[in-house]
Amino acid sequence: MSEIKTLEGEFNGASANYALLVSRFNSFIVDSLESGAVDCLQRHGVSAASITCIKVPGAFELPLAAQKAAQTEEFDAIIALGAVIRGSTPHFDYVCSECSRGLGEVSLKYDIPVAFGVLTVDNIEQAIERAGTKAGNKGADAAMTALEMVSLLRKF
Ligand code: INI
Repeated sequence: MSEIKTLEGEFNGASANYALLVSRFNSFIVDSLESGAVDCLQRHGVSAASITCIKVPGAFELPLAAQKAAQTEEFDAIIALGAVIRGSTPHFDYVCSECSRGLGEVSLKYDIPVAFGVLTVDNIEQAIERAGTKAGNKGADAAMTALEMVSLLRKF
């Protein structure tokens, strides 16, 4: 095993800039994801000056904001936060699929890590569980992913 070359990221975020995309829809949930992400970044050495928070109306708008952020070339990673909660119409499916597809596309097109911190849940209880209660904080998890991917990409 010791002869296998392994590339893996670390979690020291000090030398990188992060775009934190935050959707306003379901803000009572997304605010907790944002706090979790900021807390995680700062506890891993990222200064407030290295975090730019960009607000969008809803999860559907996250990909375009991610694309604009990537085009500036100012950021080493993008962290997209939102909460899509299923209703009684197919709207949920359209928002989720465009959001995830668009964010993935930006990541590959611009060669930049885009962490997917968007909850896609059936009800408010599931959202609360993932926004800082019994299932952790998915905003913090997305921030961890961004830290690791920035570090990993620098090793190629
Ligand atoms: N946007 C969300 O971020 N979460 C939702 O749960 C949601 N629902 O259920 O409607 C939602 N809709 C708005 C959408 O993201 C766009 O902002 C809107 O359609 C305008 O383009």
